[in-house]
Amino acid sequence: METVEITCPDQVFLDKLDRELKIEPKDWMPEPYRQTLIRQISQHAHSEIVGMLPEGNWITRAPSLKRKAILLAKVQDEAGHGLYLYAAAETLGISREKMYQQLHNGKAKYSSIFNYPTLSWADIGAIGWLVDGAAIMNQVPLCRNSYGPYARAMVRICKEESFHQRQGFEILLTLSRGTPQQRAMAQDAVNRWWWPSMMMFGPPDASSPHTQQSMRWKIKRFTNDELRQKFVDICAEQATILGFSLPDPLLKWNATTGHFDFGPINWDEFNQVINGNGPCNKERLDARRKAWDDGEWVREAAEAHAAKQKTKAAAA
Ligand code: FAQ
Repeated sequence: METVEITCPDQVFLDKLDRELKIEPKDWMPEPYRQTLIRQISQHAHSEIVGMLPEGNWITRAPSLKRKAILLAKVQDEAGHGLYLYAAAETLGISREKMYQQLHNGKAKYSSIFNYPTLSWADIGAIGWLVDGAAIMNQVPLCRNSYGPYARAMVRICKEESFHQRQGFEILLTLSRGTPQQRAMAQDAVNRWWWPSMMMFGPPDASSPHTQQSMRWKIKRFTNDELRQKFVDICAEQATILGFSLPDPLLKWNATTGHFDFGPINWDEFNQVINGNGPCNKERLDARRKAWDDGEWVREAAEAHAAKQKTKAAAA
């Protein structure tokens, strides 16, 4: 009698992970893998669109037409990133409406960094240099994550993010060569954005509930602390080129480890911010909810148009 070899779906899944093959939407996947991806990708998408708010605040006040056009393009890019990411999450079986609902009712998180205010033009430079810099550090490895639609979306996002980072660096470089007041304004922005940028990488590995499993599933390729250290090492060097100091008296090159040592991070502040009590949490969520309500007529019009097209097509 002919023997048929039966391979369990989870064995196929693990085998694909081992061989660095991508998991695609129609492939079998363990339910917790699907849920982890939905959580991470949707929170990432929310971060992109909430991240438009602090910068959008400066489009009309950017110091020249050129700066306005650049900032406008950057903020539009963030909307595009949100779109690719929501689309990637939808392939896992969750609807766009459900994801928005989770953002609006506070069930889904978005990056802690976007709960801080943008107080001066130099903040746009600091966001580009530090926030986009941290985002790239975290997101380049995501181009190699095991879920195909997420990995592919990340390739384009990272290309655009590296432009954003340079844009911020260039704003700060210009200010660093400006008047004493401009230099002071830029240093103040760097001081305020440094520690929140360090928090973007998430809790320390020892208190990160998801890292170990996500590393096994090859969703994450580095731990939170590994990426944070890479970020510190790069920024410490770049700050010297810019001529700004980083607000950490314990930041110091360590020849033994080959890395910069840095001071303690205020995890109480991080926990407050991710639990809804940061300086701008309420303002950000109110703005997103208002955008949803204001957009109702657009959704209705799009649906009416689609229904009309369908009727026309059926009649043809
Ligand atoms: N903020 O166990 P872990 C950008 C939550 S996009 C808020 O370490 P995980 C572009 C975490 O969700 C920035 N919550 O979790 C831009 C979890 O809570 P949950 C966003 C945070 O997922 C630039 C809990 O803490 N980037 O900047 C944060 O393995 C300029 C336990 O944490 C991404 O989303 C945080 N910082 O690792 C746009 C990248 N950290 O869900 C506009 C993709 C942690 O159990 C302007 N995401 N939490 O309730 C990731 O790489 C990961 O999800 C981490 C967290 C690394 C963020």
